[in-house]
Amino acid sequence: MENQPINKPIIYSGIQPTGIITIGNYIGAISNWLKLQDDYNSIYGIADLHALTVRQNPAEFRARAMSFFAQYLACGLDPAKSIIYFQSHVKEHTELAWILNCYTYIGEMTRMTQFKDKSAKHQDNINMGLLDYPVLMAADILLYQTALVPVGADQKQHLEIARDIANRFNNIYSPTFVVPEGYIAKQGAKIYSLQDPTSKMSKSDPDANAAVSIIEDADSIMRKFKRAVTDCETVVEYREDKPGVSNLLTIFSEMTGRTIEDIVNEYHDKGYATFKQAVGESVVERFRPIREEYNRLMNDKGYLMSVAKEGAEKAQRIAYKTIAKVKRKIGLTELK
Ligand code: ATP
Ligand code: LTN
Repeated sequence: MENQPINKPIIYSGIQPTGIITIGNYIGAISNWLKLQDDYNSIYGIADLHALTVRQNPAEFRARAMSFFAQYLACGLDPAKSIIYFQSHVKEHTELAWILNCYTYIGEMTRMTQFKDKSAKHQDNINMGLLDYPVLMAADILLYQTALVPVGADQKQHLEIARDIANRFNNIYSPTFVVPEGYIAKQGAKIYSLQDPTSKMSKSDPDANAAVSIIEDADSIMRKFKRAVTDCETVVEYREDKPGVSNLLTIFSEMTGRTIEDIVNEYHDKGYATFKQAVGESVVERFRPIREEYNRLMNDKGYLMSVAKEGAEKAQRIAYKTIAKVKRKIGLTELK
């Protein structure tokens, strides 16, 4: 980060390269990253080591990680402003994770909602990585002395654990880690499935109609919004007992920058078909430039690799300092 002013606080966040980058990931995480990248020294990782907690096909995994990296850039993350890299290219993540494991209790990990959900979903593969997932995430964050972590609402529990581990370590030794704060937006921190508006939109949902990707073609986006599950009324209103319509209103508002109130005023009595058409179009328009830039970037793998390499080198220079400090504090012998 040598070109960046050192007095700006640090932001860290990441997405694991599984499934597709959805409009939920975009609204809940990436759109906030874009807003914050001018005011912070930002570091954005492709959390490929986290993705290993679920079995991956090697060739597909490799391709998907590169595709996600291109999508980060296509969304507007700028390598001149932010560090953008693959987690697995900086070995300090796993090194710190091991050390932090020794300051984390098993009970804390078995309590995690995501662990419980994922173990239920992948009963044939409840591996140690799945249990340890939050510690690796804590290592990601603490390694860079991160002040702020912009994520969706579902990551709140993992953030709390990262803070607990940091405080615990700082209390046993002396202040070593910055204790990070979460940045969870008031609106859009939880986008719901288009097929089941009471459950979170997930990037690995097997039902292709439940989510749209940020690089999906226009026809497919329109089709999914037209089919989105709503209710049997006809009025467009933001209400707890209308989760489908409320979710579409949130999406529309996030895509256009208009307030929900303003949208309700326009569409209240226009009927669901007209409303859904308008929501779909707002998504198509917002994502069109991203898809075009993505297609361009995917034809220039050399460039993508050069950005990844530079990102990893910059990240490692910061990570190395934290690891050296941690090792010194806990009394590991330094090789001089
Ligand atoms: P999976 O379903 O495969 O576990 P996911 O959809 O939860 O994945 P993650 O990689 O876990 O995606 O999340 C990446 C980022 O996107 C996180 O900051 C997460 O909080 C945010 N996010 C994920 N889903 C949503 C959603 N439906 N609404 C808002 N933010 C979301
Ligand atoms: N676990 C996160 C992805 C992630 C992350 C991080 C987010 C991995 N490392 C560090 C913020 C900070 C998820 O969204 N599933």
